[in-house]
Amino acid sequence: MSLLKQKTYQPLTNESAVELALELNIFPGQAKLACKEIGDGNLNLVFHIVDEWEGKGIIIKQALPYAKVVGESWPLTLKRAKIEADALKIFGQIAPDYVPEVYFTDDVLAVTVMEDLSHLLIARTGFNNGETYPLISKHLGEYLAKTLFYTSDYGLAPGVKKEYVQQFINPELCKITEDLIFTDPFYDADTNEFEDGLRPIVEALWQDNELKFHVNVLKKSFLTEAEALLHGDLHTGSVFAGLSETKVIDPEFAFYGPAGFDIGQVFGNLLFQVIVNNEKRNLFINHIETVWNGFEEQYTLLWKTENKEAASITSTFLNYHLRKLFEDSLGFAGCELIRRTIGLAHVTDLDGIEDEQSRIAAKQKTIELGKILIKQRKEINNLTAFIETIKELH
Ligand code: SR1
Ligand code: MG
Repeated sequence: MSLLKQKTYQPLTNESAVELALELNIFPGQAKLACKEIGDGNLNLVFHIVDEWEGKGIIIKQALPYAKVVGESWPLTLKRAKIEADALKIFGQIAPDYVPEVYFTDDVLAVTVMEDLSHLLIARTGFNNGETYPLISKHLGEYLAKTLFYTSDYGLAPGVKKEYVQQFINPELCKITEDLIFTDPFYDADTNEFEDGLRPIVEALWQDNELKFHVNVLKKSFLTEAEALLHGDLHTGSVFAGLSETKVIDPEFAFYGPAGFDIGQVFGNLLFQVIVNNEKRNLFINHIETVWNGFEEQYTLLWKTENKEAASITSTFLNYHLRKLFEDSLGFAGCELIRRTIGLAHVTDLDGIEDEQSRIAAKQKTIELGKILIKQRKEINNLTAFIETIKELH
């Protein structure tokens, strides 16, 4: 029986993913399809299906009813597939150059069928292999400016914005972020994972009341400030990159939140490379500068030319708004640095360092920078001061 007519969820296999592709008539009748499950993320199945005659392919992404990284003991809503597909469609309209095309979605099977991006590489993997992707920061700056402006109260009619806020209520995925980024790393939670060599620093961090106060402030912003439709998980594993192309994937954590959260995750994940990649450190510092400069330039242009809130178009208010966005971004970047070092979900940039002493030294630096960015974000309130802070890190 047709997968789409069954009206019940079932996890796909390589065979049933091919059946689905055939049922959708995406490939010509004579296609010779090969399928491989390539998902290496924490949550979902990802099937890459290629027509071996034509060399053309598609991706079928399917949500599992639990978090793959932990197993069936951590159930997770399938609704995230709809959130992701809806977000891809909205972001795709706003920034088509930087978002994969969606061909088909099904809420029951929790699948999204989309453009094959296999000519590109996940940016984190590329960075770990020594790539630097010269255009990635320009592209991400523009992507951030467009998505964060056009989904905000300044870029949307008031009624539409409120409908979007409702549509993207995403409690289970937000709770993961609330726990894994803003809560668990700051006390002795079972989910945390770190080397014994880091224990003294981590225990000191758990006692640091000033740090915990600032994390609470940032968490409050995450919980309450519905500024823009966020990607919600914009790390370098959610970006496909090549020499001339950048595509942002995987917005299943999308919801209305503080705009600085997406920018902060981009900063944080570029900072891992600044810390671990001595040879190319300056290139990654330049990437961080380019993300912010590109974001600021494009966002300012949109603010002045497309703004729906006429009364907000003053340089005083724009400056206030950009400064707050920048400070928030630094704070959220700091939280990302800390959670990827001692929390549940790590990054290969750091964990891939084979020599234990060097790995621990890199993680110490990461935690140190994270603390500085969280506590001193109001003092480090411009790009020059941010870059100086990064460069001062030993
Ligand atoms: C249980 S999910 C762990 C992490 O993976 C996702 O990509 C998010 O970053 C989440 O925090
Ligand atoms: Mg993901």
